[in-house]
Amino acid sequence: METTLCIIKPDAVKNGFEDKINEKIISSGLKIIKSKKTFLTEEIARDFYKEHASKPFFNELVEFIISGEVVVQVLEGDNAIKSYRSLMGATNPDEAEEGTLRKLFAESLSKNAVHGSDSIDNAKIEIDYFFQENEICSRTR
Ligand code: IDP
Ligand code: MG
Repeated sequence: METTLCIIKPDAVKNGFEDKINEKIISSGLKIIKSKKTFLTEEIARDFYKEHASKPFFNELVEFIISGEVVVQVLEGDNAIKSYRSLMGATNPDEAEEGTLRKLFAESLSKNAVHGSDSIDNAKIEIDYFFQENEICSRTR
């Protein structure tokens, strides 16, 4: 059994898609084992997305992810990482397949509704950000 980190991003929370996204996650066979609504601080966001620090869209990405509430969740299932990434669809919603979360709920490439971990190592690191005793981000609504 594998776990992965899911974030419902500020655009999707503002647009009221939280429940619809979670229905799709559950009907895909994944289990939502932890969930909380929180805000990312700028410091957390810059660290969370540090692999993109040199990209031209980095500041936009950080500004966006801290612009509103997010729902942070741990999903569990067989091949949860790959399975949830395929449910999310392509990063750019214009390229996402029909029925995927980004096709259904994303506004644009930068406001693309959901985040999902991309490897076992990153899933562990990302889950620790939000759901451990020494978690870095513990602010809740
Ligand atoms: P992923 O979320 O599908 O794993 P990554 O390449 O890890 O995609 O990029 C992280 C996030 O950065 C994306 O989800 C998206 O919100 C944003 N992003 C990626 N590429 C661009 C871009 O070219 N312009 C603006 N934002 C981007
Ligand atoms: Mg990524």
